[in-house]
Amino acid sequence: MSDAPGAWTPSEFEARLRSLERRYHIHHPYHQRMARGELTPAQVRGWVANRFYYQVNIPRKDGAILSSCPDREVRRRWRQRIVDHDGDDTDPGGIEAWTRLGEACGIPREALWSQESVLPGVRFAVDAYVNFARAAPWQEAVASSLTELFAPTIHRQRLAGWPTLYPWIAQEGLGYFQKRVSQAGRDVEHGLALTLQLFTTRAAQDRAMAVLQFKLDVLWSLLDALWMAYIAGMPPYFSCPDEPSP
Ligand code: AHQ
Repeated sequence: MSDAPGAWTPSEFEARLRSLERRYHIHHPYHQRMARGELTPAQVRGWVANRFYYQVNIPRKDGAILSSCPDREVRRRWRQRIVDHDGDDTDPGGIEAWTRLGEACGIPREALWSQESVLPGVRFAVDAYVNFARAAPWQEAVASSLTELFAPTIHRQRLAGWPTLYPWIAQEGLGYFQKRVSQAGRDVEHGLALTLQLFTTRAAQDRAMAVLQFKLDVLWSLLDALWMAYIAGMPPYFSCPDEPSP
């Protein structure tokens, strides 16, 4: 008789995955201040410019999954994620929509694309996610996307709040969030079905939980870097002696 605990049923497994919502970055104080309308324009712009680095890396993450996945049926659906972000002949895509968010917040698209504002901690968090997708089994990279189980709520929160909380942001800039409400719902339906189907032993299910926790860490750490720089007034190297003039 094996001492190993038995596998969770699919519904129990899904409930446990969903229970990690309690650690989702909607609960980070940066997002809490955003939701209360307490961010200054500079703090909003810092968030937009740094999250742009996350957005432009999502297609690279998904490309890594496609390159590792041998299952044509999975790839046929997963590739839509790249189109959603990079766009195609019919839709400029989410990255373009994010540049419009930047312009609506007063960030010229050239400044956004220069990535000059991307903080080291944000870069490390995002690169950790992309490199995880490149190195991990594709099934685990699929499971890591499941933070989007919780994403429609945060997108709806922004759509509902920003027009009154941040009236200085032109509302056409919010189109990205509108697109993601439906896209995230569709994506996560596929990602969740795959995860429930592919992680069938208790050890594998425990691993999927750890992978989702890793992705929660990515999102939380990204905001920690923003907090230090834009809320605490402690950007990288702020306490170092003056840098030698170039
Ligand atoms: O805009 C977001 C997005 O395109 C994605 C892709 C997905 C993934 O594959 O990991 N996750 C994700 C997320 C997006 N927006 C975040 C937000 O707070 O606006 C949420 C984030 C996620 O929950 O993973």
